Amino acid sequence: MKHTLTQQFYRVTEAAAVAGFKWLGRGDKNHADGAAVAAMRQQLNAMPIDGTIVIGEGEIDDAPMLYIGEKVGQSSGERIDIAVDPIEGTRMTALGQSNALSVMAVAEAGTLLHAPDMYMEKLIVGPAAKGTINLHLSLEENLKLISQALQKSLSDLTVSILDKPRHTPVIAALYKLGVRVFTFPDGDVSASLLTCFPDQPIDVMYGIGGAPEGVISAAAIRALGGDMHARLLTREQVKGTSAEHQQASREEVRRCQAMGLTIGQVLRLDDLAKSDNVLFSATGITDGDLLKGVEASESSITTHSLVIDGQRQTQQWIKTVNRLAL
Ligand code: VTB
Ligand code: MG
Ligand code: MG
Repeated sequence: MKHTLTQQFYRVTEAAAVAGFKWLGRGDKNHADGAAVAAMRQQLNAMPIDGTIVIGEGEIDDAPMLYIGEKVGQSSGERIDIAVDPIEGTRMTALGQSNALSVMAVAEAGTLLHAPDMYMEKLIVGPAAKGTINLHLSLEENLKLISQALQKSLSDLTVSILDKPRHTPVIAALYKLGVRVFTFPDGDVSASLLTCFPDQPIDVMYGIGGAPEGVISAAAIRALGGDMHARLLTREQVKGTSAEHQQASREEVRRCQAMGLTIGQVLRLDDLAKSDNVLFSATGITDGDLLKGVEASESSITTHSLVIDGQRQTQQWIKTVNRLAL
């Protein structure tokens, strides 16, 4: 991707974060999401790209979306795949909680996993444990292999996991194994990336979250030299067999078949993000472990973004102060 182009992408998550921030603490996640989606779409459509949304957010919680397959940009420029989550943490935004982000990943056409918006089991580690993970093995076996690679005892290993009822038995098993467990209410993109920053205490991210969040994380993990394995799961497998979940699962199975995907099959980093030519952009909405949130004063709006470029092997931490016309 052209450098001039990559330098424009953070503007997209910046605009979405500011739009979502306007709904901070209003208890209304759909309006927050809608505002961020509209801002993201507007920014993308102004760019000299021929972009396709390969995976987006929306259907899991019926949120407004940049839909899967949607074409964005001026269709004149480079052909690219885009994975988006205009607000990664609509609940956190609506409730004024920490760690809400606007996130996006971009790559050459045909290199990001094209999948429905459904659930995904994820196992992620940083560069020092690359090559050790294997979702065909049990979590316990994986953690032992990871601790060996990191030359740590299991009691010194820190695993982060979404604090959801579906993970209650896993969390109990992790305590029993003796690893340290960090739970977080929402936002597994941020938790996934933290495994790749040496100054952060998290060694492993495990758990079931969203597939769009998984693909976006995979792009960043690839660029940062970490590793990831994943599996697509149906709503029924994750949330139980109510009539509504069964219905949703049938639709997921149908859509996976149409996209040539097998539910439950182990996907490796290469299957999720095929090329090193990937770009990840995130802007904080609320203060979090990765980035500070939007700061608004009477005369300015300040944003904090992280752009990770896999091809150039760079991380840019960008603070933008937008002065408001008074
Ligand atoms: C997952 C996770 C996200 O929402 O999508 C989760 O990947 C939804 O899980 O980071 P539930 O449907 O069980 O609530 C997030 O935490 C935030 O979008
Ligand atoms: Mg979202
Ligand atoms: Mg999300």
